[in-house]
This record gives sequence, structure tokens and C-alpha cells, in this order.
Amino acid sequence: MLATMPRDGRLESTLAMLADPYRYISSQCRRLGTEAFEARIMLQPTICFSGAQAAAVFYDTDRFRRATAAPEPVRATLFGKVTVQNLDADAHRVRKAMFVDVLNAAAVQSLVQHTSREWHAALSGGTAQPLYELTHCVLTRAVCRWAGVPLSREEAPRRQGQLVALFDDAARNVASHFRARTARGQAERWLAGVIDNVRAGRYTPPADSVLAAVARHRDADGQAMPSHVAAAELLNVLRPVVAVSVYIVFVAHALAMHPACTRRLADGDRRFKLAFVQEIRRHYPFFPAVVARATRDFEWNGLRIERGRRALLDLYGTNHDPRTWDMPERFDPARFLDRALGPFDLVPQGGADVRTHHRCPGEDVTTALMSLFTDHLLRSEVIPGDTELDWRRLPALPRGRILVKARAGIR
Ligand code: HEM
Ligand code: MYR
Repeated sequence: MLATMPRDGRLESTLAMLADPYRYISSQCRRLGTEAFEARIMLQPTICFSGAQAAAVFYDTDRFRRATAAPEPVRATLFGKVTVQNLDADAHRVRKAMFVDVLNAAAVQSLVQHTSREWHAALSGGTAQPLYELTHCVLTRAVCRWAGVPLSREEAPRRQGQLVALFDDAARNVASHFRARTARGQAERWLAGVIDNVRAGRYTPPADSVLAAVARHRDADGQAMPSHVAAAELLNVLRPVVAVSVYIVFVAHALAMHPACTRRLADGDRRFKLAFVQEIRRHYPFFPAVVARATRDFEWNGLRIERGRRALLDLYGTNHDPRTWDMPERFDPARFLDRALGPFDLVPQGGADVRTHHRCPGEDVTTALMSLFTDHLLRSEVIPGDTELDWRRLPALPRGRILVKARAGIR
């Protein structure tokens, strides 16, 4: 006997979700005593899932696909309309290989070096600066230099504003959402121009740069990407590197909140530093959920899922699921010291296999930059403000600004 899919009783649940975007799905699952329920979200019936088991079915490409899944407001701001996020099967695999290849270990190390240089230059003034905004500036300059994208000193603040708007303004409120839409148009036109210049031989980036790889990439059909598509894919590297700034704020937050961790890190325990970074990615809210659409009718755990149904996998809730994580609300890096990770356990950047599925190709970049900033922040003066998190903000951040300042005599 198939049970009926439990429902969130509201006619439309978008507002309930926006009121607590990181905890809405898991709190409804708890309330309804289920791993999956249906709700109307953004005017469509949507299955909401939480947990490692749900993640395994969500990433089964025989049952869920991405084409037409992401809502238009997300594609018009954060993702892009014609990008890897929206592809399936061979078209996805070939486009995805470009990202996995350009984000190789040597490239990650090179980005770390560029970032470290920009950090020293930005912090040299000796005055206290807001960490989030300072990191936007450092990461924008570093990622453009590293990717081979030309960026003059005059142009940098404007381009930084556009990159930040794509992730920081997309889902905060109606006015900011429209700023993010405008920013996507401006940033795509800028980068389409850069791609055209490369292809016409007017500008030659380093052969091993991200820009060169995107300009010459061939899709599964053997064709180069049209320049507006190449531009949107270039943005899929530039934007998220700048978005690591959110995690850098959480590094500073965790250092301020957990002095015992800070002492152990200051002693130079390298294994503990990796565990600390993983625990930040598990513990703090960032990307709330990922979205797909059912390819056919099927049953899962005695529940019927219909072809064409939209599904949301709860990433924050899966990282806090008591079936996978002991005392999930506790911040405890030591939980990662002796733990082998399954493909669906730690999913702040998606789950499954990075080459064949939609899992984020930027996890190594993210953890390497978080490690670098852990070192830099340990050597700086960090002045936390109101440390309580604003859970309604997308992405969530501490309510007060965290300030940072060079410590006298230390670089
Ligand atoms: C995809 C999170 C950093 C590039 C994703 C997904 C998530 C995510 C949740 C979707 C997974 C899915 O659809 O199943 C994050 C977070 C980051 C981050 C929280 C922290 C800032 C990065 C970085 C890069 C990157 C640094 C590149 C340098 C991408 C790309 C995709 C993606 C290209 C699309 C992959 C695909 O559709 O196959 N990311 N990411 N991300 N991420 Fe990240
Ligand atoms: C990136 O890809 O730029 C990195 C992560 C950005 C996360 C931004 C989170 C707030 C936007 C929520 C959109 C909801 C998508 C279903």
C-alpha cells in the first residue's frame, strides 16, 4: 500500500519558507514525522526532502533531472539561464568536465597565492575594515587575475559590485533581487566582450587560464559555446569564488566563538585545521537547497512521486540530520578527525560524484581559501560585532559586522 505524500497544509508555502529558509524543510519533516512532504512553493507543487537517504534518490539521474527545474528568478540571478546547472546527461558531462579540469590542484594553489598577495595589499593600511566587504575586494581582484580576466583598478569596484550582487542580492528582498538581475545582464555583457576579444585574437590570456579554457571549450555537439553562454560559464567561476567571502566571515565567527579551537589552530595542528574548515561547511547555513524535476513516476519509501514533479533537497537540514551527525547542533571539528565521508553525508555544496553529477566542482577551491583565511585571521585582530546569525537573510550572516585589522608588527 502506498501512503499519501504528507503535505504542509498551507495553500502556498513560499512565505513560510522565506521566513526561515534554512530550517523550513527539516522543521516540517519533523512536524509531519516524514522524510519527504509536498508543499506549493513558488506556485508549483514541490516535494521537499531532507537527509542522506533522500539525497541518494535526488541524485539518481534516472529519477531526477535538472532541465526546467530551477525557478526563473534563480536562473536570472544566481545560476544563469544557459549554464551547466540546467544541463543533463552528455551535454552536462562534457560541460562539467571543463570546470573540473580548470579547477585542478595546481590551479587551486595558484589561486591561493594570488589571494594571499591581495590580502596583504588590502590589509596594509592599519585601520579596522569590515571583513565581508574587504574579502569581496580581495577575492574579486585575485580571481580575475588568476582566471586571466583583465580588470583595471578603475573598473574593479564596479565589477566587484556586480559579482557580489549575484549571490548576495539574489534572494534577500524584492528590490535587491532586481539589482541582481541587472547585475547579471551587465556582467554577462562584460564577459561576452572579453570572450569575443580572446576569440578574435585581440587579447591573449595565459594558455592555462580559466578564460582560455572557457573560450576554447567544445560542447558535446562539437561546437564552441556562443559568447553569451561562455560569459555565463565564466561567471560560474568568478561569482562563487567571491561568494567564499560568506564562509570567510564564518571562519572569523567560529574563531571568535570557540577559543579552544582557536588555540589548537594557533598551535599549528594541520589536521585539525582541515577538520575546522569541514565543520564550518557543515555547521553554518549557506546554500539552502538544490532543485530538480522527476523524470518519471516512481515510488520511494512507500511514497508516490509523479513524473514532472519539482523536488527540493534540503542541504542545511541534511548537514544537521541526527541520523548522520551526532549532536548536530554542536560545533565540533573533532567529529571530522576520524571520519570517512560518504557521498551524501556532507552536502553544503551538493552530493554524489562531481564529474557525473551536479555536485559543486569548487569544493577544493573553497576549502583551500578557507584554510588560507584561517591562517591570516589567526594573525590579524578580529573584532566581532553582534554574533547572532540573521537566519532570514539569504545568504545568512552574523547580525553585526565583523571588523579586521592588521596586528602591529605581524604580516
Ligand atoms: C554547484 C555550493 C563555491 C562552482 C554548486 C551547488 C551548490 C554549490 C549547492 C549545486 C549542487 C547541485 O546542484 O547538486 C557552493 C558553495 C560555495 C561554492 C556554498 C561556497 C562559496 C564554488 C566555487 C566554484 C563553484 C569556488 C568555482 C570556482 C560551481 C559550479 C556549479 C556549482 C560551476 C554547477 C555544477 C553543476 O551543475 O554540475 N555549488 N559552491 N562553486 N558550483 Fe559551487
Ligand atoms: C555560488 O554559486 O555563487 C555560491 C553559493 C551562493 C549561495 C547563495 C545563497 C542564497 C541564494 C539562494 C537561492 C536559492 C536556490 C534554490
